[in-house]
Amino acid sequence: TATSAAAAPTTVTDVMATSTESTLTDLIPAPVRVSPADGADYRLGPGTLIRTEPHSAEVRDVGKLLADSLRPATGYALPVVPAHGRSGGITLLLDDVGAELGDEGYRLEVTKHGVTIRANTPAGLFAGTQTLRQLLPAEIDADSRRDVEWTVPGGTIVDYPRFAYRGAMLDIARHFHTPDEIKSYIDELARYKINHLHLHLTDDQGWRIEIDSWPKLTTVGGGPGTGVDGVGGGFLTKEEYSDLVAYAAKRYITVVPEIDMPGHTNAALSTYAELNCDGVAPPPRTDIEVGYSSLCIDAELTYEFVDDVVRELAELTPGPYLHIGGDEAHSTPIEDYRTFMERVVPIVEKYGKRPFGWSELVRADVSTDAVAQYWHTETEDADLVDAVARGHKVIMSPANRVYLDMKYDENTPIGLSWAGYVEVRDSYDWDPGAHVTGVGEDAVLGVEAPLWSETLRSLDHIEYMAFPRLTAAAEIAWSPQEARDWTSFSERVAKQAQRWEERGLGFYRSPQIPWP
Ligand code: TNX
Repeated sequence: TATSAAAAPTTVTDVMATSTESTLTDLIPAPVRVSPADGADYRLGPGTLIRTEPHSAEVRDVGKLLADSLRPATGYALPVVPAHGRSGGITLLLDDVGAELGDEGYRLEVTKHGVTIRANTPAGLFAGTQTLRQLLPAEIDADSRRDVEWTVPGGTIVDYPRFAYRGAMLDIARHFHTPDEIKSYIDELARYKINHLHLHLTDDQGWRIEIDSWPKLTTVGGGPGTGVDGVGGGFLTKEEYSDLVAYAAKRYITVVPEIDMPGHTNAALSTYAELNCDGVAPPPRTDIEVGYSSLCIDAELTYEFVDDVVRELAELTPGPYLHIGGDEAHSTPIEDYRTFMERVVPIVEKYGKRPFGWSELVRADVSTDAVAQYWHTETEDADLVDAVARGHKVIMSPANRVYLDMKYDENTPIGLSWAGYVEVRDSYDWDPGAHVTGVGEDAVLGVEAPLWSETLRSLDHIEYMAFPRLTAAAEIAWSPQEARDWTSFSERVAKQAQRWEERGLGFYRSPQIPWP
């Protein structure tokens, strides 16, 4: 399996023996400003309290998640109590920390007496708690009690994100990944301050979200035998989807659901014959070809279908976005593609969602509220530059940089390589605000790292492809460009390895990283 390919030369016991304390700068993503203070380290103890903003259930929940994450390794009780008067311990407070810190920034201060995190919002406090976890010794990520000194380095961190949208995509259509696997990925995203999870729910090989008005989409289109090589069956019930959305929301992650249209629709077309222009259902497909399927552009039933699917999905989705795909519609003539998108974008808006599409979407004359997700490998794109001039915003996901399903090199046992090999440094050394000529920082809403699942069958596979590259994408999306440096990043990734081992996460031991 990929895990054994990624197996580390050190054992967990070696790691314990070499346990090192963290410094204030051992963080991914790199924070905006760090001021270490000598002699101001704080040590957690059995009596440490987590004090949270009085009268805020939301902040108390952030405190509880923090306590849950620190209890197994410390063995401490870490009760969560209202922060009345007395100080000391770990304190989470809503405070006016200034406009610069925005909706997700935080200020974290460590003195001998305790750790205080202040933010304008609960989301900012949550981000601060993720920083605190990384400031503790790596053993904090162990799932059972460890006998180490739980020291937090003294000083102050002031931190806030460069981009509002920091995303990761998981393809659960080519191979279904279970709710538990998705939650496990969500846990990792949260640690690195990624705040959007895009779920690619449908494709040629499978339909993975229950839609009441078209029930066979999942029972047939997502059933046993679907997925690449016929081994990726499964789907999310509405209840499971809602549970994932809530689980993500607790971690300040917004789910962005995608129904890919008008191409990438063979699972729907092979399930419902009436959706095809000739009324004949094509056979189900389990290969990895792209660009052969298309919804029937001239049939009114197509738009009734889309309306039903978008309505039901929008009802289940509290987040602002709904992604309608639009990529690689090679068997849909361009005029038809435009007709389709010009009808479907308003449907998404009718149900109160902001449309999101792969960047081909902007070839149609659609609402400029629609967000274009740029996945191409070129750094020149006239259509995109025009779209930005019209007012569209862009998410940067260049395949040769942040497609986590690309092989790292010729020896990578899983993955694809159509965009080339993508080593960790390729994922790191680019600037989303200057990547495509004529598409400046202001037009960029953020960065997303997609993980396609043609070759991925398990959580081990997901982890092996995502780590370390996902952490590069996270840093690009959060940290100011001036704070970014490959050498520093590679050293900080090396230090994450011990944490990844503690939590049993399989990762790729890139030769570019100075592993311990
Ligand atoms: C291209 S990029 C696709 C997907 C594939 C992926 C594999 C894009 C929007 N579409 O259908 O899964 O490449 O890397």
